[in-house]
Amino acid sequence: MLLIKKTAGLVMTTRIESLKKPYVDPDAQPKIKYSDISKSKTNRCNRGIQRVLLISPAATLFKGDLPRCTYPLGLGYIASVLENNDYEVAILDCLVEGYYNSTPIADNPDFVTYGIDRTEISKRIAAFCPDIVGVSSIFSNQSDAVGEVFAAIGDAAPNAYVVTGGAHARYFPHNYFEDFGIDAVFLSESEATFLHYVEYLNGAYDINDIPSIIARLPDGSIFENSEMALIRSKERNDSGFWAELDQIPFPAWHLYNMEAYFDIKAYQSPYTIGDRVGQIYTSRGCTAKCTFCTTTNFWGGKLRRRSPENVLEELRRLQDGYAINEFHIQDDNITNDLQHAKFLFQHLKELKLPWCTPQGTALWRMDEALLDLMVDSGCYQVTFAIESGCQRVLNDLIRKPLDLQRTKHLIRYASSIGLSVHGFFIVGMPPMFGHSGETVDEMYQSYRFAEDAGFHSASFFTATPIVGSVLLSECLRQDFIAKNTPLYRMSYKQGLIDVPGLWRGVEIASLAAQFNKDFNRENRLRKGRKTWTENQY
Ligand code: B12
Ligand code: SF4
Repeated sequence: MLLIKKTAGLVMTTRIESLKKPYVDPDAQPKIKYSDISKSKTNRCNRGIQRVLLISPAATLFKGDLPRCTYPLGLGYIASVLENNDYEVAILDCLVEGYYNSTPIADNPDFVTYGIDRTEISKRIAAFCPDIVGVSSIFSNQSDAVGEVFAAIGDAAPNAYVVTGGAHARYFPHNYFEDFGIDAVFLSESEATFLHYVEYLNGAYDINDIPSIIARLPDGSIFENSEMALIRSKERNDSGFWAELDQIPFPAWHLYNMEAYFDIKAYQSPYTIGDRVGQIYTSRGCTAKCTFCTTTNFWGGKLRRRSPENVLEELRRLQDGYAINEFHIQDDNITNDLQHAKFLFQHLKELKLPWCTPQGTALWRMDEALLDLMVDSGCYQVTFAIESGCQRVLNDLIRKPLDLQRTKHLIRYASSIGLSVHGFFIVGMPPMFGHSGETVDEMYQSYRFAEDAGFHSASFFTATPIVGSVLLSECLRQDFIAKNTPLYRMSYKQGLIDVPGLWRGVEIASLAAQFNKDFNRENRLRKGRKTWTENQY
């Protein structure tokens, strides 16, 4: 029996000790249901639920981390679908609205929250008067802030429906019902399912037909459908390009405070050269299965693409409507499909805009010709997610299909054709699947690899068992993570994994900090718009 206490405003009780059984097994292949974004069957006259507010909560980060501030794409897509169906929608990003307000967390001064507080959030909610509020739960370390938003909804719109979705919510959805008593949790991609849910509330859709949702029914019982909903109508467009995602409309940029993001200029990449940077997601998913990553599972292990024409059209609208002078590709793995990436980059040439890839790219799917095309199309910086300079660690513990020898050659080639090259590394992988854990010597191999390959800058992250990762399940299985670790305060700088007889997490965290400092000192290329310190990589 679940305790329903609507919007109590408490923090999540979720700690490692209560998570032996995550809702979704990160290693499992989810059952997928492909669908279209169907049209609304209701209209303004016969709707009880018409005003939708979508909220991205404030950000809680490890002290000293720069709060990167980019518009929440997921909410923009959901908003667009709803607006296309004549719903009234607003988006509130609590981070951008209060970017310069920082509040240390009372019981844990290692973490700081950035953004507007509960009182201000309540005011904004009251001003919009929503019938339903959707709150993003993408980042685990936003869980406190999500609680604040729920509390604010309780203050300002106690009769509104309250729902959530995103990468954190997917893995521990029941916490939201137990701790906050909300109405629904969306378990994956939500452009189609959110519309269907609102239609259900308006009496025009059957809840049994909505996949990927856990919802509270009018009688208080909980309805669950864990089947994964993915949008895909046709596979290719008329030009023959992959186009599985083309039916998703462009994000509702007019609902973001675009000028505020441009003013703050805390984009993800330290290299950013433009002052008005657009964000774009051209594909969803990745076909690799790296053990620390949740992406594969979140998008059902499938790669779905947008056609090059569709991507180009979105960027043109950003250029014409918002005068962007740079864009960042946020895909999980933009080069996952080599041929498609080539077509895409050929199209991007037309824009004559600089761009870069702050997220990691798949080097195992790259070749020299692709790198040439990237440069030709305006790419000035690329991030290679190498993870380890030790082939054994890559094969046995990280499970990334990378051949380090070939990788080195491509990194040097990229640098030789003028690209700034940033590397992502992870140190401190514990024993997994019967293989021994990463040794300190192997961590130094990563550092030497970064130097030898000629990276201009690099980020060394401490292995962190984020929710939904195989790494977390392995740490839980082998008791490598303290039982009282709160899942909502995880940073790549803490060192949460302890391996008895091998090393302690805090030692690894301080080694990673040293690597970041040493590697990114002085001579590295930093032409960005913002001043970055060595520990902000
Ligand atoms: C771009 C990005 C960022 C951007 C900001 C994104 C933003 N403002 O939304 C920046 C650079 C700021 C960022 C920072 C961080 N990131 Co990041 N980021 C991403 C990335 C690559 C893409 C996000 C995106 O735009 N996706 C595309 C859209 C379409 O998908 P979506 O946002 O998930 O939204 C869909 C669904 O989730 C759902 N949904 C989302 N919100 C809602 C709300 C409601 C009401 C409903 C119904 C549904 C719903 O519907 C949407 C449409 O289908 C993801 C990886 C990924 N594949 O998503 C990681 C990811 C979200 N980031 C991650 C992490 C760990 C971080 C950092 C902690 C890293 C760090 N050490 O600094 C910080 C935390 C920042 C913070 N605020 O707390 C993890 C989160 C894992 C976790 N459980 O915490 C992810 C999943 C990557 C990973 N490692 O697996 N990130
Ligand atoms: S290649 Fe990148 S996106 Fe794909 S599973 Fe590995 S870390 Fe995740």
